[in-house]
Amino acid sequence: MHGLVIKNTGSWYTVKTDDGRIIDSKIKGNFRLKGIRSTNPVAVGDHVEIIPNQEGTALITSINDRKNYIIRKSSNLSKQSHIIAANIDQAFLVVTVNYPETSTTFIDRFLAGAEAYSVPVVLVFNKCDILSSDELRYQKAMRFLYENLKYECVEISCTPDTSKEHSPQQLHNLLKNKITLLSGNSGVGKSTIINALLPDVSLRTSEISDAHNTGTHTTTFSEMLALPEGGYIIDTPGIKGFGTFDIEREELTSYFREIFAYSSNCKFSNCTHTHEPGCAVRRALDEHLIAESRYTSYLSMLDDKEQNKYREAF
Ligand SMILES: Nc1nc2c(ncn2[C@@H]2O[C@H](COP(=O)(O)OP(=O)(O)OP(=O)(O)O)[C@@H](O)[C@H]2O)c(=O)[nH]1
Ligand SMILES: [Mg+2]
Ligand SMILES: [Zn+2]
Repeated sequence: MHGLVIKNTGSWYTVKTDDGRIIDSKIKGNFRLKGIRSTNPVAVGDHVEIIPNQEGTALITSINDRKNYIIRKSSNLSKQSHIIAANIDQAFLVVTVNYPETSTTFIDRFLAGAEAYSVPVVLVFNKCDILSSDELRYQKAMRFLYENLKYECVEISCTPDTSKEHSPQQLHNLLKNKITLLSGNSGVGKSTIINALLPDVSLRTSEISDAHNTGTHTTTFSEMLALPEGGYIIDTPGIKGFGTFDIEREELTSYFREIFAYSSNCKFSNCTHTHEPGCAVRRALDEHLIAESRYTSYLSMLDDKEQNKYREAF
């Protein structure tokens, strides 16, 4: 029997069968996927074959090939990675200028990772209602930066009295018939956005900590929810950062759109845009054609690469 994994809580997987039944399932034995050392061999969004048993549960016996998957390293020390979701059509990266603050490095690392998997990203700026005028100006500048790089941006707030302009309901259009991963730091409002979009759903949310201006990792497992307009939205645990993609050093340039565009004029084809003479990227940076923040993010990923963090993720 064929099904879709819609939730993963530790060793149990919730599988939705083609005829709409929901069956709690476990993995048969400990089958491992070749090439990925992951803490969860099966992930939300996976298509699997199951064999139901008499207790009303089932065994997952095999997993279909994945179109793509998004991973993150389980912890800094661990060499294992965790698959956040598989087979996604697009990702919404929820960003808050404050409460908590989302850094541009975090955004750029996410965008680079998504480029690597050819997953389109929409930047969803949330909590517009509580930003100061300075913060709103900063948000506008960020939006300008990313829209120039051809990333779609939406500004919303999930308060009951939100204006039409900032209504989260405008996301429905973008969600229709697609499988969308919702990602972003803990506390930015991912679960709150889903609750606003789906009145029948009430995911747990909690306030960000006053002391640290960060979320408390309220959502601990990914979960896939069906949308009335067709498609699914996936709530995920807040991520601290990526830095986990198996990106080759030479490839990194191509995951920063504007850096890639300028790099074709670099003197050396294997230019890392750090010290080489005749580097068109650094020239563009000097001329303010490339944003300082983007170049900083590029360097931070290059630095990870140098320390071999990427390989360790696998
Ligand atoms: N003022 C304001 N508060 C918001 C908004 N959206 C969410 N919040 C609040 O922000 C806090 C965190 O929201 P959550 O939905 O739990 O955040 P999350 O991204 O799911 O966090 P994790 O599950 O930990 O990753 C809650 O107290 C929400 O009520 C918003 O647009 N405006
Ligand atoms: Mg949550
Ligand atoms: Zn260069």
